[in-house]
Amino acid sequence: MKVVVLIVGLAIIGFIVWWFFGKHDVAEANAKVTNDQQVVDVEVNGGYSPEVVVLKKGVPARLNFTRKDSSSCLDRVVFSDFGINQALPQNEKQEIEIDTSHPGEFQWSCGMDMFHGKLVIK
Ligand SMILES: [Cu+2]
Repeated sequence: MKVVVLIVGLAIIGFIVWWFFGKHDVAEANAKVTNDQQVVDVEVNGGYSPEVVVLKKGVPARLNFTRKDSSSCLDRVVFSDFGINQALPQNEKQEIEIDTSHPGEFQWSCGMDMFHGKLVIK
């Protein structure tokens, strides 16, 4: 019996360690560059997919946000570092131009700062 308790205990500890320190699969997309332009489609549905978008520095970039979610929570997307606060009408593709001249990591969020995504420019 003690052995079972020990094994269960270890399994729980293992799970906790994995939960906090493990590498979770975050949907990440690398932009594909075509004709000196990079485009990434982002679906908005209970969050952002992909959640992390990797862009090439110095190449004009466009993010196509399409909100499938009917909740008003996600009806705006905010890139505070870029001064962008864009409405996302449901089921309509919204193009957002991103200035990629500065490398770094930039968060974007919904209008209430509840859902987040990340731009990586490098
Ligand atoms: Cu929100």
